[in-house]
Amino acid sequence: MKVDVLLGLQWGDEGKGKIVDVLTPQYDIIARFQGGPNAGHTLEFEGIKHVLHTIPSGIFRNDVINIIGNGVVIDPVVFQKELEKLAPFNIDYKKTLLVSKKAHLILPTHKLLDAASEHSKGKNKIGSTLKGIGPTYMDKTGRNGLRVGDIFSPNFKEKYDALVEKHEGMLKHFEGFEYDLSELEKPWFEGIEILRGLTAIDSEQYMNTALKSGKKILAEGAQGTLLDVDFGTYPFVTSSNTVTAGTCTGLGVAPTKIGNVIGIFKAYCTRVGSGPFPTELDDEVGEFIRQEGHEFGATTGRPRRTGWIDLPALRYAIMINGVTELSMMKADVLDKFETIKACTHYIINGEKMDYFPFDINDAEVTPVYEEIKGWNTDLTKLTNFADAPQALKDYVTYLERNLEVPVTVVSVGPDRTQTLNTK
Ligand code: 2SA
Ligand code: MG
Repeated sequence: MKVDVLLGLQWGDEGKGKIVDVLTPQYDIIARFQGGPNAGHTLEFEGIKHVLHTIPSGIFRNDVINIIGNGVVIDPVVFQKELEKLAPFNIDYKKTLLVSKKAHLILPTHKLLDAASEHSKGKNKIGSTLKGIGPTYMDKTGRNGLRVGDIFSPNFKEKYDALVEKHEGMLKHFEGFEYDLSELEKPWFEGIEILRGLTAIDSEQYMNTALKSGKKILAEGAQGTLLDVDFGTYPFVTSSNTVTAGTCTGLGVAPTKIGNVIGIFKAYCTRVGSGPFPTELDDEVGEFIRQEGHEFGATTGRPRRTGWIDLPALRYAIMINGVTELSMMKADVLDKFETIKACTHYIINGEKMDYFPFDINDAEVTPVYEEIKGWNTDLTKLTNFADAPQALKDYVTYLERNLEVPVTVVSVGPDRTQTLNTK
């Protein structure tokens, strides 16, 4: 068996949580491989909207195992709150949720360092979610981090104190940055107690044994390809590898064990936080898309920047991830347009470019658009792609021709049921 991967091809918020939820009945295990409480995965069914941050999106089905892999960073406070929110839904998470002992912990001081660092950057801030993601991954690669497995050790508190002391030393360098650590520590240690009550495992071992015995596994990405620490719009990125390769390092799955790669993208484009966004619409059309698409951060509530679909960026993401099939999300958000636009290439410093170059952050980037006939029809009641308006079918065909990968799913609303198979 192989591990299928599902991930975002843009700047996050593509609708990954929804498609994982729809696909979950086909899988035995859903596993997160990177990111942490910066993620906000929204699922909607039976009239209820659920937002998950750390927990994989398969959690609502009691016959599916959910794994938080070694590549994920966990904030015990956020994690405890997430578990509490599941309480009314009869979820047997003590059985169905497994946590890697090698996953790193976000300390209260990591959050403080994130805030202090962003504050000190002024105009150049990354637009971090302030969840402590960057400082936690820094401690991971700097070989100072605390991991889930450490919470079972008798000298956990000593290790914690030593790292906090180091962080407090660092915080001194940020002038005028005040904080009250004791207030943050209490809920943190309560969260640690909750974590101790869950099943912590060597998830790479578990995953590979499961694969050998024929179990079907789906790896669930967080954020998006253009936020990848290596291949995104650095430095305006998150601190993990959000791409397919991240599945290998974040779960312990060999590259030869990767199966289908499902790339998720929106029929348009959004970004939250700072950094380049070539097709951004800073006008009433952008505002219209924001309102129609409810484009506000699922974790922070921040308004998301909006723009037209960016084909060079999508082609780049498809290449880096080895995408084998595509899901187009939120087609219904474009229901009221007579014409829509797709960026086919950029003009950068006077030259035609059809990919995302190194200097995209500094260069003057002019997107060149092709106009496409809109469907100008309410799609939200559609139950069958065969009944879709011809203009939507033509848009899908146009994307398939330009992206050279089949679009197998079109989503026409937030609910599980508003998901159309095109083939
Ligand atoms: P961080 O917090 O260090 O990972 O932030 C670094 C950049 O990564 C962006 N980022 C995100 N972009 C889109 N969606 C994310 N998740 C939440 C959501 C975000 C929210 O689902 O809406 O609620 O605001 C996410 N997480 C990180 C971030 O904006 C920075 O640009
Ligand atoms: Mg999100």
